[in-house]
Amino acid sequence: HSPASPDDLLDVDHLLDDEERAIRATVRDVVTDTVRPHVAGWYEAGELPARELALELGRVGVLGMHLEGYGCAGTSATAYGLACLELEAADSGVRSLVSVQGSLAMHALHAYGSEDHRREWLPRMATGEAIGCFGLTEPDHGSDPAGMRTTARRDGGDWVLDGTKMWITNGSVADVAVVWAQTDDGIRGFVVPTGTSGFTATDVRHKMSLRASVTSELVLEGLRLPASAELPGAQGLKGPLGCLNEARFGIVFGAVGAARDCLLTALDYAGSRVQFDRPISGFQLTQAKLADMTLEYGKALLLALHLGRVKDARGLAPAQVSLGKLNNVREALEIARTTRTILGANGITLDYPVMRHANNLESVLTYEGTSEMHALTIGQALTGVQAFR
Ligand code: TGC
Ligand code: FAD
Repeated sequence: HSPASPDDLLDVDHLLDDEERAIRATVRDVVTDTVRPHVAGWYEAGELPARELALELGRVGVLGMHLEGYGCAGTSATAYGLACLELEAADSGVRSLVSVQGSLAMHALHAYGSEDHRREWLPRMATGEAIGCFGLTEPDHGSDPAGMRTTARRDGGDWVLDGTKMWITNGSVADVAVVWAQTDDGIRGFVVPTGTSGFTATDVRHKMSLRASVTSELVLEGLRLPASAELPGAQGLKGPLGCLNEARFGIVFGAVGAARDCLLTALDYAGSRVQFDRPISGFQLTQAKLADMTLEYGKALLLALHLGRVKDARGLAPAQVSLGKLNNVREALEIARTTRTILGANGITLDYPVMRHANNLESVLTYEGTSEMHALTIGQALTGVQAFR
């Protein structure tokens, strides 16, 4: 009896078309060459060579790949999801870099920016020459961004921004920040070149998760921008929330990648680790773990692919994205933790990717809307009653 292909027992591959398989292979190759050999070291050092990596990822067309025009490839949402899956199979931090660049910063410029904003930034962001970040969260406003304290006030023809944004991925390496602020007319988005006087970014240190990712605090002090810096197409909180839908969709696939990497590690390890004179893969308790992990992995992959197909056909409602993010991150984290038990003590080291994925997924569970926020979004869709506030 020959073992079945462990990461595709359900034969999901047959549901992909040739272009999707080709994109997946390209991203898998670039990650194999430029990320996998180094990522444990980056993680241990708590650093990411974001600029070099952005150029590599730009070269293969991953940055903003699902956007149309301005140097972007205009792929399907499903193809973008498959790219996120391959990136996160290497490390959630690399998928974060791409999510923030393509789904948050570039998407905001593409969907809400003026023609000048798009022309100025998108082509350079698609190649990775320019890096973007997205500042919504503040020290006192995470799940509830409506209460943000950052302000943008009119001063003659200019805007003046004051406030602090916290936990901002790519913050200190960004060339441009999309910053959300309170104005007299409600929340608005601003395009902030990070060289502007009054902008500072300081990295968050001592993280135990997403260590191969740049996370920063942004301080805006009397930061003066021309009137044209405002994103003309975004009014109110639905502006940033519209971007979050895009990035959350990428995470629905990405989490499956982290789960796959754990599952394959578990199988490989269990097949070679001998205790009581036999490989631990031969013990029923280990097989039960492997079977459950494979089941949850397969269900998560099918859910991601289904949501990708629905998004490409007619778009997704926020509660549908929430279903995907809630399930897939939760199950990926469970798979990472179970894999850790299979690896025993070896599971706690950086010699294997498992603890790194598990720790990363703690952030993934929290950012882009905590699991509680997604449960409440689903609850609201089911009952018509919002239970947030
Ligand atoms: P609420 O009154 O429900 O809504 C305000 C307006 O927004 C509309 N809306 C949405 N629009 C688009 N997409 C969605 N998902 C939307 N959800 C709501 C809504 O229709 C309304 O429109 P209008 O026309 O009436 O003005 O707002 P609320 O204040 O009650 O909050 C709702 C809630 C809790 C769901 C929202 O605040 C939320 O999602 N909170 C979580 C915050 C969050 O996810 N932050 C993420 C920050 S970015 C990040 O984490 C990047 S990490 C990336 C990486 O490194 O990979
Ligand atoms: P809080 O909102 O304080 O929540 C704390 C706990 O309370 C959570 O369990 C939450 O679910 C629960 N809770 C809150 N309200 C309710 C309620 N009504 N009902 C039930 N439970 C509730 N943000 C950006 O803007 N841009 C970025 O690039 C970015 N990158 C990030 C990168 C990393 C590594 C991390 C960790 C975070 C990042 N974030 C970013 C911030 C992220 O979006 C927030 O951390 C997240 O939205 C949660 O906010 P909070 O941490 O303030 O938690």
